[in-house]
Amino acid sequence: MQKKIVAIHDISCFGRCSLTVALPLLSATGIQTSVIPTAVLSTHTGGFKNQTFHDLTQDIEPIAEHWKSENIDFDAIYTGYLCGPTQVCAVISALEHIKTDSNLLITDPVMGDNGELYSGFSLSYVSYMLRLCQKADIITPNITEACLLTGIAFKDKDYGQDYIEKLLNKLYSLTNAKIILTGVSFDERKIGVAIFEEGEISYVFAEKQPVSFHSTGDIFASVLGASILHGRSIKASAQIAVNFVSLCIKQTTLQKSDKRYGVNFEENIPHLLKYLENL
Ligand code: PXL
Repeated sequence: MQKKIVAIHDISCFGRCSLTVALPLLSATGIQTSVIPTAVLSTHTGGFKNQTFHDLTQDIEPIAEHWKSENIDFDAIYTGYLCGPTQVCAVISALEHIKTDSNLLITDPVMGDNGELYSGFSLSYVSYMLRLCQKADIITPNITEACLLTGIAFKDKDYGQDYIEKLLNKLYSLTNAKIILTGVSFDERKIGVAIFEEGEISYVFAEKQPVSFHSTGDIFASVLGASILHGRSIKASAQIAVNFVSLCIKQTTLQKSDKRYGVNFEENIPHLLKYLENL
């Protein structure tokens, strides 16, 4: 049976993030992908200024309510960037109509990077995002977001496994979710994720690229969700997702494009499909 997912994010019209990443990647892997666009922006907020912004908060719950009345259901729900506390509340209300005991909620608590909140967010936003994470089956924070959610101080580089495991344990005690902590790196050659699942902690890594780009988290979470829906374990899916992100960054670096434009995942989709072969 073909799997169905709904991706709930903004549409940043330019800049390869949120729905313009999730929709093509999930669809390319053969998953029927529906969307709830939460806002339309001319660009993302990571480095562009004065973007247009059209808020669609009022549509979020009615869309889900309509689907429920039509008996439309999903195998998974994937939430990403949301435009503030009111929007998180609207998503939580929408979940009342589409979340069931048997479908999977993957929440990427997109709030910041490099120890800082993204522009436009204030600290009060964090408690709302935590409420959404508490409803999720799987959460995919980066280290900055994990620190915001737990109140643990941010460390940029000089950390060890004890620091990562403290973040995972605290996140688990707050959310009860399976956790995939992204952007974990203990040496200059490798970067990857730490996974907390059923009380066990494991790691997967890929080749670290010298440059970091905007919105690689959206590529990671979309590929992770796709692979899980195709029946792979969380760990195997995380490995595919980190390999794919690393490959996309490598190719993009060769093309010397503006970092705000995101990474060239489009031309790498054939490689992703190879990684996902033999399901
Ligand atoms: O991918 C994260 C993201 C999504 N949407 C918007 C953003 C960002 C990150 O900055 O600004 C509008």
